[in-house]
Amino acid sequence: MLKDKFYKEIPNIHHPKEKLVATHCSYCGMQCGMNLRVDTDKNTIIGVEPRYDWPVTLGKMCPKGVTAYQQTNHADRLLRPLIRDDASKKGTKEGFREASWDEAYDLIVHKFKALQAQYGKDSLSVFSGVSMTNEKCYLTGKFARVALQTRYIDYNGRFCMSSAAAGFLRSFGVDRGSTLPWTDIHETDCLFIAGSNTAECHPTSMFRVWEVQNRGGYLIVADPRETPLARRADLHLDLKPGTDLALANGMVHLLIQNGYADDAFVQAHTNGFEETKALVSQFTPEYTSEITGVAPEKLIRAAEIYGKAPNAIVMFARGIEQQTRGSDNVSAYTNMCLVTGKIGRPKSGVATLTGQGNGQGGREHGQKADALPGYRKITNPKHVKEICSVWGIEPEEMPQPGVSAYEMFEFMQNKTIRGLYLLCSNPAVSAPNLNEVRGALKSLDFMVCSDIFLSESAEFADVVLPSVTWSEDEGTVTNLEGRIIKINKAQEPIGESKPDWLIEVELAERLGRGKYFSHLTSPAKVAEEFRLASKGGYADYYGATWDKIEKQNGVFWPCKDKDDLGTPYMFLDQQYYHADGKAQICALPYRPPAEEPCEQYPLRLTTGRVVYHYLSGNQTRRIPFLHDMCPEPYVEVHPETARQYGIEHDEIVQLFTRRGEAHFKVKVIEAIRKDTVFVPYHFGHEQSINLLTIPALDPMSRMPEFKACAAQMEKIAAHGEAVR
Ligand SMILES: Nc1nc2c(c(=O)[nH]1)N[C@H]1C(S)=C(S)[C@@H](COP(=O)(O)OP(=O)(O)OC[C@H]3O[C@@H](n4cnc5c(=O)[nH]c(N)nc54)[C@H](O)[C@@H]3O)O[C@H]1N2
Ligand SMILES: Nc1nc2c(c(=O)[nH]1)N[C@H]1C(S)=C(S)[C@@H](COP(=O)(O)OP(=O)(O)OC[C@H]3O[C@@H](n4cnc5c(=O)[nH]c(N)nc54)[C@H](O)[C@@H]3O)O[C@H]1N2
Ligand code: SF4
Ligand SMILES: [Mo]
Repeated sequence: MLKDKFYKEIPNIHHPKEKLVATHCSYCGMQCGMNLRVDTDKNTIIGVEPRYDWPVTLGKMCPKGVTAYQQTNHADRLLRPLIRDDASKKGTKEGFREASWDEAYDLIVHKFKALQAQYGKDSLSVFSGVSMTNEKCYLTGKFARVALQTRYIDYNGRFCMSSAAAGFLRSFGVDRGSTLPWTDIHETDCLFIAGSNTAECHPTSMFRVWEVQNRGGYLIVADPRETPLARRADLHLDLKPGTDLALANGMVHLLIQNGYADDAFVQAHTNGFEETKALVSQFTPEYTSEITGVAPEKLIRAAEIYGKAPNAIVMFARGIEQQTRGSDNVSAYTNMCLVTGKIGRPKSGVATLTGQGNGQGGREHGQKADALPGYRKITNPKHVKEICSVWGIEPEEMPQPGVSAYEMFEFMQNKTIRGLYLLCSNPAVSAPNLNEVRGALKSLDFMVCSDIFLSESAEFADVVLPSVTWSEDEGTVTNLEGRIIKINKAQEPIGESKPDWLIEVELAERLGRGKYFSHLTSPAKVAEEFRLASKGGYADYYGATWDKIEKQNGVFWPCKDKDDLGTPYMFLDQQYYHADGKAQICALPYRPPAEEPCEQYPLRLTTGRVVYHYLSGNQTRRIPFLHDMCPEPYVEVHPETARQYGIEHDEIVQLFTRRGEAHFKVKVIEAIRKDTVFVPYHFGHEQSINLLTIPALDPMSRMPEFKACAAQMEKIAAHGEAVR
């Protein structure tokens, strides 16, 4: 177990009528340790307490975590399947009636079979999410390929971790989000954090960040907004949205020019140094400043601090990844570590702050359009053969690769895809360019949605299936360190709700594919098959048994067999996963965002999160405290910009782009660039900022450019009309 200086054993005090179930939060990749308090007479969850004995978070939790338990027995929970009888009400909450599971299953099977008979196997699609355990994510990939036999599966991680994954694959040949455990962070000498609102999005990391500064180390933050993290930074690089590639190239240029490159390391363990050196040489502080808007002196100082630090960690999140050059940004910032050799050892390395609870594990085991379990590729015949032998199908039966998440909606629009099985995601809020995406959902011949609450996306469904919360089932997730941990069951599913693995097994049986699924009668049984399927892939979980996970406080992958304790540190042996064992330093030319500001749309719109809500908000908007703290979206505007537009704090503006418009209350705030506006995206229907965002995709990762597009705003007069 990785303990650190903050670790203290604190005994749990038990109440005679309560039991504590040790588990982790349902939300973000931090996966804070918590004990759910269960009333042993009623067998219901009644509260929560932090787990001081969880080494990553040591009893810390954020406002979402301390209220997460309120989801389980919430009055809005879906308790029985719903069937739509009124097609004219599609896209609203109305027009559903309750049904039995048998009736719902019969209808789904009848419709799915009819669509496939008429339009072929690939007329169906699966869109999933990674708030699910590894076991469920694994089974969902198998369900699409073996039960539905369709090529079209992708998931919400495409909007989240796809650029980090593509960038790390290019740099290292492997994608484990962090090269080192979180318990190292506070011991480093310099943190360089780009495009992460850590204090609001990974709040329980902050005590380690502050400790770096308390020890005399440095914090450098690159963000167009002065977030709570940036406010305390030693240097805040307040760049224009979408210009990270120039900033990263500028940093690498200064590191090389000022003698901070580690020539011996570069020579022994990397490729690509010379091309990169030549490419970044044009990114002088002055040129970089012209593109990014960051003062040259700040760039020089930042490179000096990072270059001189004995140990340093580069971290980033969606701010740099949700761009059309997102995967390039990941590799370009990773170049900082590779050029200076600050990687592959304790206290130095690189980490993306993985977003969703199982954002790491969920991207490894076959929910992606082109991926199979263990991070295998569906385009690699050897990989296909390996998985076929676990699944018991012939290689010829394995479907072809599909298309990425946003492209699936385009395929729905053009009727290539006619049916959708949606689970654990709410794209009617969270996908870009919502006017198109909502139209795509409406145009489907048949749609099923599995959720715990009736989401904005469920409003488009023909059948809604009630699933269970994380607290009513068990399994593993992989946190942002790459540590596989155990989620434990605290309560029986309420109403008639069922876990997604069971729904998939029962549907597969009714679709006539029972022989591939019927043996999967519990999460533990799914786990057994899943570990076997991952065996031999580079995301190898075979040795990560539930026993070992309990005993060791988690197991870092790869963990190949029973004697392997797992891999907290990647690349300690300086062996990277490319064929020659070397890491790739990448020469990446700068290109601006897909849409630059212009006369008609002079502002840069960027989007993101607040501490009180989670993603599409379908869970957190229902929790009274979280709703009270942040009941509606708003647009952040700099005071000078507000003056220019003649708008005041709390007034309503119409914000618009080439794709759509919406009305927002103005929050006048100095903590943003004058040329940039920011809107949080956690809200539905006409309050969704994604009505405005651009579906321009990163060519490598297929990540949409959520973080930069061109916008304009106008004040709304009292009668509700825009003032022109
Ligand atoms: N409270 C809360 N926490 C969460 C979540 C949540 O919904 N709510 N979601 C979880 C998930 S799934 C994710 S993916 C993570 C996301 O975690 P983050 O990536 O930290 O969150 P965001 O708010 O999307 O964006 C981060 C920062 O990027 C900045 N930014 C915008 N454009 C640019 C740019 O062009 N360059 C740079 N360098 N920065 C830019 C924004 O100002 C913002 O401060 O959070 C996880 N944690
Ligand atoms: N403009 C803009 N848009 C963005 C982003 C941004 O920064 N800006 N960020 C993107 C990112 S990083 C992400 S991760 C996506 C997330 O976008 P979504 O995938 O829409 O995120 P969630 O709100 O988590 O949706 C999960 C849904 O599944 C339900 N659910 C929870 N647990 C379970 C379960 O076990 N089973 C089932 N069946 N359902 C369950 C929840 O109630 C919820 O309705 O949004 C993306 N969209
Ligand atoms: S930081 Fe993330 S995992 Fe921890 S309590 Fe908050 S939402 Fe949950
Ligand atoms: Mo995410």
